Amino acid sequence: MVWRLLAMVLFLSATCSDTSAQALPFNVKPITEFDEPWAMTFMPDGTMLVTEKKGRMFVVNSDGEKSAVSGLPDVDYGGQGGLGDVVLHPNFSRNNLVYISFVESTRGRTRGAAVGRGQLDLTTQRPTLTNFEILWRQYPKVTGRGHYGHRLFFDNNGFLWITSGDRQKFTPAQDMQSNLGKVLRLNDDGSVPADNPFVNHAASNPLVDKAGVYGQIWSLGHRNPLGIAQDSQGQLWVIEMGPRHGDELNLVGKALNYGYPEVSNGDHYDGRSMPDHDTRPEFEAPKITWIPAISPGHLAFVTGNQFKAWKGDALVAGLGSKAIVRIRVDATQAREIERYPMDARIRSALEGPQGAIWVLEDERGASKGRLLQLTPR
Ligand SMILES: [Ca+2]
Ligand SMILES: [Ca+2]
Repeated sequence: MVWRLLAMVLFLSATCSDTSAQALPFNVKPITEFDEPWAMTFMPDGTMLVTEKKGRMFVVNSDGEKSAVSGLPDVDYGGQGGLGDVVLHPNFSRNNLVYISFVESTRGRTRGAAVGRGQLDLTTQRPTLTNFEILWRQYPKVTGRGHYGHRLFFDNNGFLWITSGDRQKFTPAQDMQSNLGKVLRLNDDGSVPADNPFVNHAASNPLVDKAGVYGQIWSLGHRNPLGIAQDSQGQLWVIEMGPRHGDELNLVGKALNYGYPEVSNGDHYDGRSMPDHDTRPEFEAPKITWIPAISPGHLAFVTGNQFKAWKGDALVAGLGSKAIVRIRVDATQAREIERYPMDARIRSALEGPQGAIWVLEDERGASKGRLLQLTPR
């Protein structure tokens, strides 16, 4: 009886400390709110660009004042798709180039993610994306509205990375005739870098590479990668939604196969099991597997000094887990350090130019997703 009481007290105190805002090591300041926000990025002047899934993008200042950007392409909104990511060209201050990912459809039946770029004109009364051109498309377009992936990232060498989800079709992740379920590496103009791992294969055998996607592929066997970021050593990490549990953090290597859908430490949603990673050592195993799932939506490293104890760590935006998850990388290994309950599905969390952490909540039922600023307590 005493033990049972003691266990209950321990359980209650653990439950309370997990959900208490007092436990958070940062102040949370709501800045403004958006209708299904998906991504944000900072411009050199400290303002940011924020996308909404329904197809709108805004220039937003640190007080939360918004100006809608015109000149965006039409997007196919629904399910997990619509307007997606936004990143700046590494030389944005000279060329004003902004890259976005979004979903396009063929007569509303089959869909795929696309990536395009335009020049952001901030000199007019209303910010406008001009000279917009499409650089890349998912192939093939398929039915359904899930697992687009379509996170964008420019690395330290100026290459454009695109995460491409399996579109809930499983097998394309292992199919070299498709760029679904892959991590892709392109030049800033969308062309294929000469040193991509499968580029010679494509050039030497166009009959095999009928779709022309071999050259784009850096790694394969991914499910729905929604975060990609580079650590202080320049290593590239990708975080992806697993099937029923089994979310993964992967250290991305050239020409490597990450196993989906042959293996996963999670299992199929319909209850069928999927062999675990350790049954097939030829596939790259994740550095972290989350069981239960955290539903990772974004990955970003902390590099500044404002959150000193976090410097060098990665932040994961947790959708289903309604949390921000902090990860520590040690050489080629990684582990979860701490989890911060946020009481809302978190779509994105990244460090701003002044070292504060900026957070986008996902839509919360009838309420909109807020933009939050976190500063150390
Ligand atoms: Ca895997
Ligand atoms: Ca399994």
